[in-house]
Order: sequence, then structure tokens, then C-alpha cells
Amino acid sequence: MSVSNETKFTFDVQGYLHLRQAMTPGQVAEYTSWATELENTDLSALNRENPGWDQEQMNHPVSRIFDADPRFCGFLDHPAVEKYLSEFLGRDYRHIDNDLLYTYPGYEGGVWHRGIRPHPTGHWVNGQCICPMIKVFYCITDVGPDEGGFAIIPGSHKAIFTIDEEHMKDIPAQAFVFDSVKAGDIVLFNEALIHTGTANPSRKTRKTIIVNFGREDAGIWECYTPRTETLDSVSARQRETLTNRVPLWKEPILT
Ligand SMILES: O=C(O)CCC(=O)C(=O)O
Repeated sequence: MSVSNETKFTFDVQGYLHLRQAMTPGQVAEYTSWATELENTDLSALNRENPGWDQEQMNHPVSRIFDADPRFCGFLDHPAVEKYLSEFLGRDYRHIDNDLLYTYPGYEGGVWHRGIRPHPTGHWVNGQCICPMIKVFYCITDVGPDEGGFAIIPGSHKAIFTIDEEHMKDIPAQAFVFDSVKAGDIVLFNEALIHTGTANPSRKTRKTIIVNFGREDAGIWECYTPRTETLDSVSARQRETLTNRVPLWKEPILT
């Protein structure tokens, strides 16, 4: 199934797609139970041969979830997102990093950042997406107003004016917050969008399974190289996505 022109237009203009109820309630229940099992992971044991992991990984609560539990490798080619990744990144897209992210009650909010530079055309050239990095959020909890929602600065993937990271904290008045999310929704976004997680004054934990993807020539984010045992236990398609030709992520310079 191909991606419609309306959807391509939406991804071009917004820099993200919010796929509502793209996962079934049964899938959400299953993924939630996997996430709960991961909560007690011994991170030092998981990363025994991975120097620098405690600085490079998010670990809120667990990073490298593919190695912690290879069942999560199903999120590399999940039927709800594979066609978008193939269309926007190319059929040979690659994995960059993967995390289970919990935004706990009392979280004060993150820092505004982006993973790649913006592009004046929003990374669309001659009808083709050339975006080098797209992140996918598999949302397994509802997120309403003031519940620590994910936020972006609309249009920032097409910004021409540059702003350094130090000053990004001064622009949140422009933010769009994903505060009408239901468990089962998927958000995929161009990593050139300036984004963050907002403060969570509620009593609920926002739970998100995150997988970051690049093009065929994308390297991996430091400290996320999968174990051989993980590669041996997944499908050929997933193994290809997990096998980066380039060792470490380096942003391509696009004209
Ligand atoms: O969803 C969040 O709280 C922020 C996640 C984030 O900034 C990221 O994964 O790059």
C-alpha cells in the first residue's frame, strides 16, 4: 500500500504525522505488558560491554530495548508505520536508536532540541522526501492537557533563520503540544522539528516506545549497537534494518 499524496503533503507541511488508533487495544495491552517487564532491567548488566552508555542513553527507564527484549524489534517494521518509513526514508531504512520512555509525575520538562538541521523545503525535493532522520513514537498511554505531552515548534523543520540550542529555551510560546493522544496512537516526525517533552504535573506516567530511523547510509547513535544475539533472533528484514553500513551516526550535509 502506498502513501497518499494528501499524507505526503501533510508530512511536508507539518513535519509530523499523528496516526490515530494505528495500534489495536490488544496490541497496546501486549506492548504495555512487555514494557512493565522491562521496568526492572539491570542497566549495568545490559550494557556491560558498552562504555559510556550511562552518558549516551536516555534510560528513562530503559534504553536499548531491542537488546533487553528482542520482541521490541517488531517496532522496526511495524505494519502501521513501515510504509511511511519506506516512502520517506527509502525501503532500505536503518535503525539509529531505541528507547522505552516514561515521563513520570513531577517531571519538570526537557530541553528543546532537534536531531538534524532544518531544510528550507522541509526535506522535500522534486516530490521526494530526503529527510535523513525520522523518529517514531508508539504511544501506549493516553495523554491529555497537562500530562507531560510531547511538544514541537511548528514549521521549525523548514526554518531558514538559525537559532542555537542555548536560545531554544526562549521559544516555547510557539509550541504545539500533543495533548489529545490516545493509547494506540503513533506519532512520527521529522527530527529537524525542534521538540521536547513538557512538564508533567499530573499523577499519570506517559509511556512511549521510541524508535529512531535513518536512511540506508545512516550510522547508529553511540552506545546503541545491537548485540549479536539480538541480530540472530530477529527476522531477515529486521536484521537488515539493525545492520548499519556506517558505524556511527553522522549527519549528512544536504544542499
Ligand atoms: O517525548 C519526550 O518527552 C521527549 C523525547 C525526545 O525529545 C526525543 O526522543 O528526542
